[in-house]
Amino acid sequence: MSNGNKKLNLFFLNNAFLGSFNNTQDIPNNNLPECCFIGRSNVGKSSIINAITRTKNLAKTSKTPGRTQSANLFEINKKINIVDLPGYGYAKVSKKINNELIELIESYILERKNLVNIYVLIDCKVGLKESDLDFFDFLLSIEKRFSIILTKTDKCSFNFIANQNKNIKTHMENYKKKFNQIFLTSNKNKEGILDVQKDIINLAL
Ligand SMILES: Nc1nc2c(ncn2[C@@H]2O[C@H](COP(=O)(O)OP(=O)(O)O)[C@@H](O)[C@H]2O)c(=O)[nH]1
Ligand SMILES: [Mg+2]
Repeated sequence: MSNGNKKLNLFFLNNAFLGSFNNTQDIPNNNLPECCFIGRSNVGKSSIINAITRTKNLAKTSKTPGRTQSANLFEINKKINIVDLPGYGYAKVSKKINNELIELIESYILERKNLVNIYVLIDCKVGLKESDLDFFDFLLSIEKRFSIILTKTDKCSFNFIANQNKNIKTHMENYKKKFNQIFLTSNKNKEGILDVQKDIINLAL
């Protein structure tokens, strides 16, 4: 397991949880550049925030999908914010809750002025689903930049990861205008976390 870059780890270790919000207008604005983590339920959003910040329980993780139903705001080193958004595309929550979550996600992305990058997480084993493509379409329609983080690569073989990466890149031809890059990561063995840390820190420069 790689311990990453000491300087970067120290930067991210200086973090604070600023709160949990159900409505976009309630999220406080400290005027720092902000990035958010979004994706299907259980894809590893909260886990990667803990891996990036090297802080075990900063974001609450769960084995049960559909748990995070609010936007959680974290401040890093008084320089950057990270937001953990609820998962989309989880069939088992009620229609009412699902609509509320979609409303929160969409209003957050549309209205949050300091939002500078969106990380869309995709489970490497599962690959792209309809709900992911719908979300990319939404981002393209409102001209928001995003990157993809392929998660849980520890569960896949080298060849499977390479094929999945290639397949997603092909799909991304349709989103060229707003798509940045793909990160291959595992929270379990810390693969690729350093690259994501570097990308986030660049947002603050
Ligand atoms: N094998 C493996 N499991 C992971 C990884 N990241 C997260 N998980 C597991 O996936 C489940 C969901 O993680 P969580 O971060 O709560 O997902 P979220 O719903 O997207 O926030 C938990 O049981 C985690 O332990 C990873 O990199 N590798
Ligand atoms: Mg979560």
